[in-house]
Parts: sequence; C-alpha cells; structure tokens
Amino acid sequence: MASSKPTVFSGVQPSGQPTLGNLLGAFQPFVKYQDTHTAFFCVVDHHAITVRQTPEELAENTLSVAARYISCGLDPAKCTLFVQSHVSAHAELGWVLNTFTQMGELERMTQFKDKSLRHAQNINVGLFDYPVLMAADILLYNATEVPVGEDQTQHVELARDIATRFNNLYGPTVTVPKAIIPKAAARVKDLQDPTRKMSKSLGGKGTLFLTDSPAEAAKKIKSSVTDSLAQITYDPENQPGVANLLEILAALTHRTPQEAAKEFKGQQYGALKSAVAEAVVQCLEPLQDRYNGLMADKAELQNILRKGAEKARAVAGPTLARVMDKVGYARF
Ligand code: AQP
Repeated sequence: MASSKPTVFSGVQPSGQPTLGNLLGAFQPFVKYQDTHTAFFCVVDHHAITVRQTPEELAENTLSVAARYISCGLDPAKCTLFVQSHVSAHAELGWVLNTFTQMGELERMTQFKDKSLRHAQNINVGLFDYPVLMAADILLYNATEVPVGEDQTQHVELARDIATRFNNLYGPTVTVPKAIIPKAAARVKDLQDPTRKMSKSLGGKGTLFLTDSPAEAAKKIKSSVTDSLAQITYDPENQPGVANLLEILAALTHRTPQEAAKEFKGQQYGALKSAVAEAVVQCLEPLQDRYNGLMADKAELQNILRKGAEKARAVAGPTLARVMDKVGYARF
C-alpha cells in the first residue's frame, strides 16, 4: 500500500570532511524527518567528482559521510540511506532531464559561477550540469520536500522548474518539490571571512570540521573574526561575524539568533565566543564518539548502504520507467 507520508530527499557530497555548516544546515535538520516522512538520504558521489577527488579519499569519504548521517541521529531502519552511484537511475534520469534544461538556466547558477572561479583549471561539463543531476536525484524519489542549506535553494528551484516543464509537456509524471531551509544557521559563514559560506573544500582556520578536536574547535571559534562595534546585536548586514556566531549558537540551543543576542546584551565578544565554543564542543563530543565507533566497522556500514541502495532502486526504477515511457523510449 502506498504511504500517505510526505517524502523528503537530500544529499551530502563526499568531497572532504564535513563542516559545522553541513551539520547545522543539513545533518542535524534531517533527523526529524525520519519519524514523519518517507525519507531518503544520499551520499552524492557523482556530484563530488565534479571537482577532482583523490580516488582513495573519495571511497573513504563516501563511508565517512554515511557514518556522519548515522552519528547525527539518522536510523537506517527508519529512513533509506544510500550511495548515489549505487542506483544507476540517477545518471539515467539526469541524462533525460538534460534535454529539458536550458543552457541559460545553468549559466545563472551561483554555485557554478563560484566553483568555476575556485577551480579555474577544471571547469568541466559535470560542474555545469550538477543542478540537473540534482534535479534527477530529487525527482526519482517523488520528494515533496528537500531540506537543504540556503546555498542549495537555487538548485531546488531549478528542479521545480524542470519538473513543472516535464509535467506540462507530458501530463502529471513527476512530483514538484520544494526546498526547506533551517530557521537558524541556514548558511554558516567562514569563521575568518564571515562574508562567505563555510565550505569543506575551502579549509583553513575559518572552517570548523566535524573531525576537529574539541580544543581545535574551541580555538577556531575563539579566534573568529568579529568587528570593532563592541555590541552584540543580530545584524547580519553590519555585523556578519557576530551574526554568524549568534546563528551557530541559536541552531545548537534551539532558539532564534535574536533570542540568543538578548542573552548577551551589554556583554563583550569574548563571552559570546566562549558560549558558542562550549555549545559546539558539547555537540561535537558525542557525535565524534558515535562516528568513530561506526567507522571502526566498515563492513557493517557497507551492509547498511547495500540495503539502502536496494530500497532506493525499488522507488527510483519505476519513476525512471514512467519518465522514459512518457518521452517515448522503446522499452520492451
Ligand atoms: N556553510 C553552510 N551552512 C549551512 N548549510 C550548508 N551546507 C553546506 N555548507 C553549508 C549544506 O550541506 C548540505 C550538503 O552540502 P554538500 O556537501 O552537498 O555541498 P556544498 O553545499 O557544496 O557544501 P560544501 O561544504 O561547500 O562542499 P564543497 O566545499 O565540496 O563544495 C547541503 O544541503 C548544503 O546546503
């Protein structure tokens, strides 16, 4: 019997060690969906190779991202956790959807523009086409909701446009998804340059990795860039560094950044940094313990991912077939 629950899909790239941004913008908000939704969470390795990866690291990081999902609270018995390349329908639907996407639409994508600047030696077609593959990822599972950090909302919008275009041409075939972004920390900023997003591939003192020791994590927070205004208010425009710290604190303590700011009224930046460092360390320690335990048994992780791929194929296959039938592929 078909489930009456809404469906969520989201993915994380195994393109390096995940950051505090990935935790607050993705892993942590994903957890609540496993009880209320039919939930698919994916390690998107096809996406990761749009930037050159070291082969041994890609394989290791794929298991590592899976272990992150579980250590943050996802239960493979309650959701479907799998690796993108284990389900060939992603690449196949991606190809079909290419023919429903205009060059101009992809040229407007800010992630493509940013990454083209950062990887000027390797502006490959996959990097350009990334959002179409992401649309395929989402549409294969009939996802109604796509929880993502703010940086990915433009891609989900494109997935909506592609789905709508397909349905308008062929009649209702695919589900039109919408992006859901967290209330706080939807775009965690680099701790040294709070005007740009914290990214796993940027690294440096401004990136807090989930593998950082508690001492390293606290040090990065305490040496984060603020400003000389000497007031703690939530004002992302004029105080991006302070706003970033308040966002992080708010996400970790389940408040709004404005509420968090009130607690520090009249206090100095050191007090705010100490509170953020403490909240981050408290959150990281148990996560790291669980993560290390999971990575110590890779055979079990592989088992979980194998079973997840089987469950994923059972949903993705019929969607792909439906799309191919509508387009007129001779399938017999
Ligand atoms: N700084 C961030 N704040 C909030 N959310 C974030 N996400 C990423 N960075 C932040 C969210 O994490 C999910 C997985 O992201 P991804 O790994 O698929 O790719 P990304 O968005 O390109 O993340 P990175 O860390 O910047 O990776 P690299 O450096 O490899 O490009 C997404 O939901 C994303 O929004």
